[in-house]
Amino acid sequence: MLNRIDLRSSTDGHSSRRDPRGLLPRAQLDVSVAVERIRPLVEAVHEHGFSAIREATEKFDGVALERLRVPAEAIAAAEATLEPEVRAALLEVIKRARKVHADQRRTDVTTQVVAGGTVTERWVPVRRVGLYVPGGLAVYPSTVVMNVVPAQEAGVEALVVTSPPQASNNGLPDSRVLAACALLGVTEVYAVGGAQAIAMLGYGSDGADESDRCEPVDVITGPGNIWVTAAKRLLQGRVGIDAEAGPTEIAILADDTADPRHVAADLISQAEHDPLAASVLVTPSLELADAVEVELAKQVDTTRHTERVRTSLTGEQSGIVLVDDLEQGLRVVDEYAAEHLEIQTRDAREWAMRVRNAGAIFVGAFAPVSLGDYAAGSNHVLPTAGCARHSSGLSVQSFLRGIHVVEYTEDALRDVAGHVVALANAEDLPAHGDAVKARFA
Ligand code: HSO
Ligand code: ZN
Repeated sequence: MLNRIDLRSSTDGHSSRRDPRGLLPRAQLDVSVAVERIRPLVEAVHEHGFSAIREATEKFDGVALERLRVPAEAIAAAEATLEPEVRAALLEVIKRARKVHADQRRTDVTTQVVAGGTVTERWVPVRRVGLYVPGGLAVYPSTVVMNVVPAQEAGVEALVVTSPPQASNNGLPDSRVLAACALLGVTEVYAVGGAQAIAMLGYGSDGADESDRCEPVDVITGPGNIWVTAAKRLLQGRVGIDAEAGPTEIAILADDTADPRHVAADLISQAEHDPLAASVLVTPSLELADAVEVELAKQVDTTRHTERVRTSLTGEQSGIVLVDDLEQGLRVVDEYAAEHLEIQTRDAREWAMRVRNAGAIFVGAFAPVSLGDYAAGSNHVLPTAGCARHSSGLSVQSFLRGIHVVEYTEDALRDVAGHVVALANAEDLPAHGDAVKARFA
């Protein structure tokens, strides 16, 4: 069912050191084209606020929006009608996520540079954050948790959630999304989705009346479709954004000790998100590759979202990569830089610790990606499309800025004055040196 990419040296006589770049499956999504398409909409929201948001919501969500903001009673009602087992699950995953993210808080550090001269790095949370929770093929109360918890643990003062209105829920966002907001203590929630939601967060907007306005935010986080991603890219600079999140990806590095039933189930679990999701198995074991194919054929027929999963698994973005050994496998997964990487091998932890590029790594037989999607305590908002080469997943750090506070005494400044003047002259910026000299004239 999956494409096969054979990088073994025996098959083409090349050394296994061959660079896998360019041979690996990956869909090319062109966000820059989408940026141009949504620019007029973003500009309309900037200029006209509520009326432009209403028009876009009517067009894209089929909902006639009366107010931007979800009334407090609707949030309370969503919590009251939440199924008890979903409530218990959400409370447990909130607790686990808090535990991990609380440990990510930073303490201010003062460095004594010289006698009388210090630099303190103050970690200061951004003031107001907008969290986007997608609707679409699935609804994601778990994503509310993954965005809100790190922001709260960072000390963000004002947290706003926005999520597309559902015609099936009286024009409100999904009720489980609203319930998750209630459990997390988030009260400012907007029934706006798509690029118009990102524009509303970035520029702020008037609403149906004075109590319905949305003030602009400093940072926007959360996954979304290509239009949401394009709008975030357009607003970047005006606001901070997290790493761009494209369709989800799972890569599995496995040897002959892996259970093909688990490998197949895990590949299917992420394929379930999106016909564009990517599932990639990297293995030196031809037996495992064949056994996984047999398992996939069985499991795909019985899984709930058969068509979506089949499209994703047979797409050009998915595949089985055959390698000579795990050393070559490691180079391949590093090159791929998956959003999620599972290691199902002998000595899995040792291999995991040698990986350089991945959004998150799941070690051994009992840490499937779906554990991390919900309940490991780790974050599931992770870099896709190779962005794991330079970016991390969402964390407390995403909501903090480090501000240097510089304190020097007169003596400490006098001691270094000559060096400042020398460099200022070398850069032909003598007024810089003069500002120091003026203190000692
Ligand atoms: N795998 C998704 C997160 C998610 N899965 C939410 C289920 N719900 C991206 O990491
Ligand atoms: Zn998932």
